[in-house]
This record gives sequence, structure tokens and C-alpha cells, in this order.
Amino acid sequence: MEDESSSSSYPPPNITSCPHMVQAPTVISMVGLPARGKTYMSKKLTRYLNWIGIRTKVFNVGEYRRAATDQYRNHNFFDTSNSEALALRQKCALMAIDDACNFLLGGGEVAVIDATNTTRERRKLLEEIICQKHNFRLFFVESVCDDINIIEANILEVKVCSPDYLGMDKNEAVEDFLKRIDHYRVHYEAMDCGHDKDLSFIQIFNQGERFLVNKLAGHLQSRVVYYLMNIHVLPRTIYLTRHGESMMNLRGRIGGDSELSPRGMEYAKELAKFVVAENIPNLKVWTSELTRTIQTAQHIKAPKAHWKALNEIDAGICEGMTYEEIAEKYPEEFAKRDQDKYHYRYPTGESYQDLVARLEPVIMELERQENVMVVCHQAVARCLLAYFQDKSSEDLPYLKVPLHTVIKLTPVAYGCRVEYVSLNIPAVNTHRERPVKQERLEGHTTSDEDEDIHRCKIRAMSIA
Ligand code: BKV
Ligand code: F6P
Repeated sequence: MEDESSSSSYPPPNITSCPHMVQAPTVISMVGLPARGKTYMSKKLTRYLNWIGIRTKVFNVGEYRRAATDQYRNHNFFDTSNSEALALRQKCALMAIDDACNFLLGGGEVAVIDATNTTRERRKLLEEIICQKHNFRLFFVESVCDDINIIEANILEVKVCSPDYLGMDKNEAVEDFLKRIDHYRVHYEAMDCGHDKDLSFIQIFNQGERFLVNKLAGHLQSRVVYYLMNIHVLPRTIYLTRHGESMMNLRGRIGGDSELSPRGMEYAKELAKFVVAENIPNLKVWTSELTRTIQTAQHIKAPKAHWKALNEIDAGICEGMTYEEIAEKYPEEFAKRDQDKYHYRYPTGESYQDLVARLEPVIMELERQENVMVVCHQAVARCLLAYFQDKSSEDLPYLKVPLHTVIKLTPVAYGCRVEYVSLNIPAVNTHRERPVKQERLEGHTTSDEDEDIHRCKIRAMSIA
């Protein structure tokens, strides 16, 4: 770990006990004209940081403005000679900064401020509050883009459906938004290696075509830079599936390295037909190093890679047992796993938390790739799905990933569309329900995974 002595007055005593806090909290502040992908980067980066276990939250100034006033009629609201609106926008920015700082004082690790922050004056204000007052770290992420095609695509994809343009004609909304950008352009001061030589920042040009990094300070910032240098916005689909039903699945036993059952073999054949029917350009297939995923991918005609990192969770001393046998032989272990399934580590084995750390390079490489089919295992698929669907570590170990089903993940706007495609081959159910807790007995809480599966389009596929 790096030397943190420079941030001496941080942390306050009540936070010192937080075991994950290895460095002062960080504010990541976006910079850039409207429609430069700031919200896209904010949300995506936040999802990534939370997934790797860093408590992160976005503070979007536009949302504060919309909550404070419904007086947006057109671009004139953003004219800097509109002093009333300017004061209101200033107030909203201060509220967002204040909330971000309070989040960090309350145990948050990274706050992302999603706003234009296009003037040096505004960035000075950020520095005063975040660095001088609170002794937090500050990292600027600026998106610079002058490709009108990229900007128009952004406006059409995420701006025309904004609450600001409710009921307005699409073309009119685009016109108005372009004028809104022009109001900002008047006062825009990009980050600059001269003026801003002492600030920590990354400038990203044209969606990652080129990068400029200045005064990178610490582990977190370098993780953020590495992530931003690996993402892209090309259209693509990620196909996620478990191996076909295995002989161990049939016997209700966990782990091992068994072969596919006859129905699992059937799935392998149907999966290859599915891939042909989908007609996926430049598809790559990734499997684990275990027999059952390699057999599942065997009929697919595409380049294959086998990742040890995709192997199923190591159940340690419980490998090869049924859940009933574990409950009988190691009742305390079994109960502990039910209490906190995400953090529970099998003796001599792994936890879901361990699995996420092992899968981080897989996620990073997936971000770099285009069309990929990942053939993996129940626990591994839950971890990957949690990343794409922004699920909490609490829900992650209970996500439903049925056998003989392909999960299609397609990026849309700020998130990804999820479709469950059952290939209609019967299989055993290996999902063990979340144990019912006291609160859950009293209240109205239902498991949200059920809802997810219903919300997503379930397509029954039958390929002749
Ligand atoms: C929806 N990036 O509009 Br590294 C989808 N302009 C993508 N850069 C975007 C916005 C809304 C978007 C992403 C953009 C976008 C944009 C400029 C972007 C930024 C940095 C990296 C990769 C992509
Ligand atoms: O039962 C199939 C399996 O992939 C086992 O190999 C693995 O231990 C288990 O699922 C993971 O699921 P859970 O975490 O719910 O026990």
C-alpha cells in the first residue's frame, strides 16, 4: 500500500475502523460540455467500483436541478445572462457537492460528481471544498469531443427522452439541446497542462481515441484510468451461459470436474445451433478450464479461449458433497454461509468475494472485446451478471442463472438490456433459495431476482 501520511488530518476517528479504507476518500469530478458522455462514464465507473468493493455513488447536478425546479422551458434557461436560473444552478451544484462530501464522511469511499464543471472558477470551488476543507482527494475526468456525429448520437440516445423534453418533438429537442451546449461553450475552459499542472486529471478525447493523464495520485486513480482506457462504446452482445447439465448436477453434488449428462450433451448441440441462428460477427467463445464448459462449447464454430479464472467457486472441504451432506457434516459452516453468503469462505476454498477478485481481469478483458460468449458456472455467472446488472453483493449470490439458458446482454443508453433465452432442454434445478430471514417474514420484501426474470423478455427458442 502507498504512503498515506500526506493526508494527515484525514480520516476522522470514527472512520479509522473501516477496514477497506486504505486511502483518503476521493471525489471524481467530471468535466466537459453537455453530451460528452459524462453520465455514461459516471454510471459505468461507479458500477465497476462498487462491484470491486469500493463504496461509490454518483451525484448528478442535473437531477438536483430538475428536483428543485420545473421551470425548464428551453435552452434560454442555460443562458448565463439569466441570473435567476444561474443562481439556482449554482445552488444545485453546491447541494450536490455537499451531499457528496457527506457521503464520504459517512463511510463512502468514492463520490462521482456528474456535472459540466466547465469553468476554472467552478473547479477552484470544488478544490476548496473537497481538498482544503475536507482533505479528500480530487480527480478530474474530462471528456473532450468535437465529432458532431458522436454528439448527435448521444443527444438522440439519451437527451431527447430526458424529462426536460417530455412531449417535445425529437428534432426540436435536438435543436434545443445543441443551443444549450452553445451556452456552455461561451465560458468553457478545458483542463490544461499549464494552468492545471498541479491538478490530478485525465482528459479523454473522442471516446478514448487519445488520453492525457496529469499528476496521477494513488492506487484508486490509476485503477480508474486503467478502466477508462479499456472501455469502448461499440455495439456488441455478450452471451452468458452455464455449462450443460453435468453428471454432478444430476446427483445434486457441488463442484468436481465431471462430464455432461446426456441432456447436457443435448444442450451443447442446441447451443451451437443457437449461435448459428444468431449470426454473430467475429464471435469469440470463452470457457473455464473444466471439462463441462469445454464440452458445452465443443460444437460451436468460433475461436475459443479457456480461462482458469472462469472455473467454478472452490468449495474447499465441501467439494463433491450435496447440500444435505454439508448441512449434516458441517452444520455450523452451513449456517454461516446462509447468514452471509457473499463473504462466506469455504474452509480451504473460496467465497463469492474471492470470486469477484478472481474475475476482475475477465471483466476488464470483456470490456475490451466485442461479441463474446462466456460458458461458465453458476457462481461465476452470478458474479459476472451482478457486474452488468449493478446488483449488490447481498443479492449477487442469489441471482437466478438456470441451466440450459443463454443470457443475452446488450448495451443500451446507460445500462444493458438482459434477455433470458431458454433453449428448452430439461435440466435439474441447482438454485438454492435465500433462507427466509426474520425481517423478511414480517414484511413485504420479495426476492428481486424473480422480478428481474419476469421483467426481462423470456423468449422460448426452438431451433429446428
Ligand atoms: C450513451 N463516451 O456521447 Br473512454 C452512450 N460523447 C455513450 N464520449 C456515450 C454517451 C451516452 C458516450 C460515451 C462518450 C460518449 C459521448 C463522448 C465515452 C467517453 C469516454 C470513453 C468512452 C466512451
Ligand atoms: O451446483 C452447481 C454449482 O455450480 C456448484 O459447483 C457450486 O458450488 C454451486 O453451484 C454454487 O452455487 P451456490 O453458491 O448457490 O452454492
